[in-house]
Amino acid sequence: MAESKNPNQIVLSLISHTNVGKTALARTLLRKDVGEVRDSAHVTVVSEGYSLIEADGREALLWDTPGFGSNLAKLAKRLKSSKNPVGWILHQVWDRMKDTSLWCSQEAIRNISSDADVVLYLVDASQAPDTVGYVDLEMEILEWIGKPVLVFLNQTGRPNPERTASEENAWRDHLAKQPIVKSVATLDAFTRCWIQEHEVLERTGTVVEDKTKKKTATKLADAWKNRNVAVFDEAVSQISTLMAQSVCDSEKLTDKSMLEKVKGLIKTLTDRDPEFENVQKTMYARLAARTSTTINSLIELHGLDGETARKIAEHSQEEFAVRRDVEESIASALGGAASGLVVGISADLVHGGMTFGGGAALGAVLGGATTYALAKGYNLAQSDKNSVRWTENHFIQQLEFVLMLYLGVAHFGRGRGVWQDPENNPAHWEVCVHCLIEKNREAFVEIWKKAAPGKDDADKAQRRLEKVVRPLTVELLSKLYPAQKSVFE
Ligand SMILES: Nc1nc2c(ncn2[C@@H]2O[C@H](COP(=O)(O)OP(=O)(O)OP(=O)(O)O)[C@@H](O)[C@H]2O)c(=O)[nH]1
Ligand SMILES: [Mg+2]
Repeated sequence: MAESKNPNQIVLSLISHTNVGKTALARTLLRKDVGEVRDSAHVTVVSEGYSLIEADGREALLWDTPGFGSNLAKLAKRLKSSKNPVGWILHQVWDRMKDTSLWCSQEAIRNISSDADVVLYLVDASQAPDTVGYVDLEMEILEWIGKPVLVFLNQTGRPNPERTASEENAWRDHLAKQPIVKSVATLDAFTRCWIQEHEVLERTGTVVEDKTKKKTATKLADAWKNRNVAVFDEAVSQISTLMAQSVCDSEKLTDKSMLEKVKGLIKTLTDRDPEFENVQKTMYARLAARTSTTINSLIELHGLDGETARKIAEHSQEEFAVRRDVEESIASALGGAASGLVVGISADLVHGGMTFGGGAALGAVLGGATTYALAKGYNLAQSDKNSVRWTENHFIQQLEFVLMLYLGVAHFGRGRGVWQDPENNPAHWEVCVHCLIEKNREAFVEIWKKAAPGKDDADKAQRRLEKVVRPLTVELLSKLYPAQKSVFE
């Protein structure tokens, strides 16, 4: 059957067995809540078309259609030898309430036959291809209609490259016998990354026959990429601003005599230092507020609703007083109650303090060294004679934490609903983010040094940070999605 008439328009129809996730994927791609999403058969009962993207007089339309029902598969079996099975189905009169399955199937078939240039057929990747018998029969119907089919795996769960590759291969093998299927890829309504989305239009450009339509699809794929990359650039800019504020943040200490400082240092062997307790609380409160504001802004920037709950939990104020032997990680600090907000005197300080406290080398703790040693147990570093700032390690860990949250936002599909903070992250994200941070550690330390009080202001630090954070994040997404890295070119 012919492609739609307007050569400047591309018409994509989302098709699948009912309840696989068409409406959820439409919401994710459109960045708005269209239709109804529910875990039940035949939730969508009429086809609806939406403008996916418009650019330079060209437009892509995305149709959300009712799902094929189980009765259709039975019907397809019966119609196999019929001369014009599609015509027969289209001319039947079924009752919408009594024969919902057939009524919905007919509505979807009508949409593909009369409107679609390309069919986006979704499969439920949580089920092995040979366990879902309806797929072969639905493919048979699509074959009768004759429009090119791009298969996308939905319901893949949390990103996992090995599992995704094996699921894609299983579906590719299973569908290899279907000439109408032009490609098999993954685009999960809940967990896709924005970097995968343009493939819908890019692949469409390779399968439509009309030359002008090919160009239309390719140009619209470019427009889609540009729009997503503009969002990416804005996200990088906001992350850099947040980190610049952190690297420039400092707190004044009260003037104390050297004797008081040394006494304070020795006292920390048994007690917490009240002044550093307060300074740290204030710095954490500011860090938590800034981080939440930025994450909320990233959530909105990515077309999502909701807010992060990731901030320093209120009861954590007390926990600062708990003595621990290890320096806390920023992830647990900002992670809230689950991981505990516990900051203690580092083993380092305890050992150093004991040596110094023994009196053997009291001179070594004079001057700035006392403030440094006192501050160290609190992830704070002396910034000038009488003020402290985050240590370079803590600052770098903050960035690691924020990049992990960024990945969460970049993968969260609107079809999943209101934003929820990730409970845990895919292990390969953690490894990738950590490696890239380590690779760029020197550059971050340099930025940290240059942002000491009296040197770079937050604007200057922001510009320096953006120059490192952007290529780092480009490399991060390119490593996670090697096939899509050309988005940044
Ligand atoms: N885990 C997971 N669940 C999904 C995904 N996409 C959709 N769902 C869930 O699957 C159920 C059906 O989603 P819908 O988008 O309503 O499915 P549909 O294909 O439009 O269904 P009909 O319109 O009834 O044919 C809902 O409970 C969704 O929350 C996904 O990518 N991952
Ligand atoms: Mg639906």
